Formats: sequence, C-alpha cells, structure tokens
Amino acid sequence: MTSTPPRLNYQTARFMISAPKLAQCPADDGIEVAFAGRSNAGKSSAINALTQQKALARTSKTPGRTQLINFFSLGSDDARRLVDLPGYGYAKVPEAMKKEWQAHLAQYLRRRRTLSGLILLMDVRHPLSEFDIQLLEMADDRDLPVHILLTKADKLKQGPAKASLASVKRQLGEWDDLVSVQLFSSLKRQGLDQTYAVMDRWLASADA
Ligand SMILES: Nc1nc2c(ncn2[C@@H]2O[C@H](COP(=O)(O)OP(=O)(O)OP(=O)(O)O)[C@@H](O)[C@H]2O)c(=O)[nH]1
Ligand SMILES: [Mg+2]
Repeated sequence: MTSTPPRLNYQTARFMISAPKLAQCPADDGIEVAFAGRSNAGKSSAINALTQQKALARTSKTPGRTQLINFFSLGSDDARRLVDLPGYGYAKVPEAMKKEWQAHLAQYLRRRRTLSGLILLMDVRHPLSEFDIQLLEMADDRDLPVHILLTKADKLKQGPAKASLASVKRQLGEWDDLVSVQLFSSLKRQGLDQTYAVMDRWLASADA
C-alpha cells in the first residue's frame, strides 16, 4: 500500500510560546489542534514523531513535566498551530496543583475558539481514565471532534493491541459521530499516516 504524504508540512513546526493559562495564549486567530492526555501518555513524543523533530516538544521519564500550554506553529506564519497541553493525573503532584492545572486545561478546551480538533492520547494499556472521559464530555459539549491515539502500541503484541482498540471503540459508542480512534507508537512510528490524515482535515481549511 502506498501512503499519500500529508498535505501540510509538519516538519516545519517550530516552538512559539509557552503559556501557563488561557489569558497568556497567543491571539485566538487561525486554527489549532491540541494534544491532551494523562501525564506520561506520550503527548510530547507523539508531537516529535509527527513533526520528525527529536526534541521539539520536551519528553521526560518524569511524569508531569509539561505543565505549560506549549504552542508550535506550522509553516511561515503563525496561523496553524499544534498545542501540547499539560498532562493530568500524575499521582505525585499535590492535589491543589492538580486541580489548578485541570482548571486551566478545561478553560482552554472550553473557550479556545480556534481549537478545531483534539488529539487525545491514552496509553494502550490504560485507556479511558476518569479524566479522559471528562475531556470527551467537554469536547462533546462544544461539538469538538476528537481523535484518540492509543499510544505505546509497541508495548503490546498485535492481538492484545487490537483487542484494546476494539474495546475502546465499543466504549465510545455514544460519541462515535465525533470521536475516532487508532493505535499509535512514536517509538516504532506506527500509525502516523492515519494521524496525519485527521490533522490535515482539521488544519488544512482555507480560512486559517
Ligand atoms: N515504548 C514506548 N515508549 C514511549 C512511546 N511514546 C512515549 N514513550 C515514553 O513514555 C514516556 C513519556 O513520554 P512523553 O512524550 O514525555 O509523555 P507526555 O504525555 O508528554 O508526558 P507529560 O509531559 O508528563 O504529560 C517517555 O519515557 C517516552 O520515551 C512509545 O510509542 N513507545
Ligand atoms: Mg509532555
């Protein structure tokens, strides 16, 4: 099977700015696709794999590393952006701080007009946490399309990975008009084409 190259050149992504909360984000013009998920799910690794840059988004063995909303722009203007959102659910973070990050994340998801799609990452071995479900509900409230990446697919054999995919699809029953799902591995570069197709659809609109 030959794969069609992505329409947008994701390799041109470059770091723009980090914002602690919605008020400090860049002007709400253009189009954004945001990456959300539990701490350690592989958000930063996925952004690096998709943009073919080793260290664009910082990855870490220490969960909870990405605590800011990080913006990356594509192409020569800042009209199309990828956004690395703070991870949630890291056990060792004090409860008050967790609540604060979740509030900033929720504000971004609810209010950001230019957000045109959400890539929601979940470790293929631990999908659909309580907060993942809350994000799906927030997205549903504003009719925001969500594409789920079941990450670290390389950690499972093909059979169990497919079983996890089928199980998540089944559980998403009520949301299936807005939500799609696939297996993904940054390490093995598995599933990139499928993700590009979704991102292209969200980002390549002429009115950015
Ligand atoms: N085996 C495997 N490991 C991965 C994959 N993607 C990420 N990892 C590892 O998982 C850990 C966390 O990855 P990150 O990309 O930093 O995760 P994150 O979601 O950005 O984490 P926070 O910024 O803490 O929210 C790192 O040790 C990565 O090397 C993958 O596809 N396969
Ligand atoms: Mg990160």
